[in-house]
Amino acid sequence: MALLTPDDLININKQLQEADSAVRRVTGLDIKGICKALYGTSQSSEKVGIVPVTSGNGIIGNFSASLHAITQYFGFDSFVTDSPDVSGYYEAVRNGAEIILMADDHTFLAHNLNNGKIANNQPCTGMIYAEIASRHQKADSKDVLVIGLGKVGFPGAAHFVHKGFRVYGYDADETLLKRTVSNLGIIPFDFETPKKFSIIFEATPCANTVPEAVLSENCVLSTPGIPCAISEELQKKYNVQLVTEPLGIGTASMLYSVL
Ligand code: NAD
Ligand code: 2YH
Repeated sequence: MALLTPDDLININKQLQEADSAVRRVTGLDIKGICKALYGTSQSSEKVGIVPVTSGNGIIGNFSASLHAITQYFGFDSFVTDSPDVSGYYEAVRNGAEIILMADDHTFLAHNLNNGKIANNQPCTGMIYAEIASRHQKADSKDVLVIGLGKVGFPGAAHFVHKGFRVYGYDADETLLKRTVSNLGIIPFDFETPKKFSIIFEATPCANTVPEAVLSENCVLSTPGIPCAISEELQKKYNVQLVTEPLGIGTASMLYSVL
């Protein structure tokens, strides 16, 4: 399980603003607009309690503070509890939190205490990055390449299938690839066969997973994967429209999914 590091989260507000601009350029909507379209929900200043969690690898520097900045950016009324863990959960509820955000090493959840809805970061992240890519205004076909079919990539691929795209998929794990091809009816992608895409979605923990051969001019690369899937050199050469950000887009998706 890849954990975020404090360095990934430096200047989260700036990272979020840049991602919002990229999403607007690609889709014509901002991140909020994408969330509303995806879930059919709107926020009305719900109070969000952010609870730091010490289990496993413990507190990640900048994590709770970044969630605070992200929730404020999207117009929620949020606070971070003084205490962590169970005491923090108690503190959050006693202080009027309507939605709880908390994460251990395996699960990052949003739980709406008013309506009982609960969301997990990984599928919510996969779905919103796929939704953004699917709205690429200059796409030249309904073909999409998905690289990485794990806990984020699989729901992303499923979302494209659900929206009627022709999905080419690849994962370094052959067993997982075969299973996903059979479960979702996607086409296994062979990097030896030349094919260019205007929509690419990537969700792996590895760098440089998107080779030059699949890039078309002005293509969209929507990728929650950390580190970045493409080199700066290739990004410039093909004017790749890159949508990437370490925490905020996925968190927005979680919050809107529980409203
Ligand atoms: P996962 O381990 O469930 O899935 C990753 C998949 O990538 C695996 O199936 C693995 O076989 C595959 N893979 C690894 N190297 C590959 C390569 N070179 N080529 C093709 N496939 C390869 O992980 P996950 O939970 O799906 O997370 C994926 C990435 O997304 C991680 O980097 C994680 O930190 C990141 N993430 C980002 C956000 C965000 O908000 N930006 C949110 C959640 C996860
Ligand atoms: O980063 C993570 C895990 N990868 C789960 C999220 C799924 N993408 N967890 C964050 C842990 C935060 C820590 N417990 C804290 O500071 O509260």
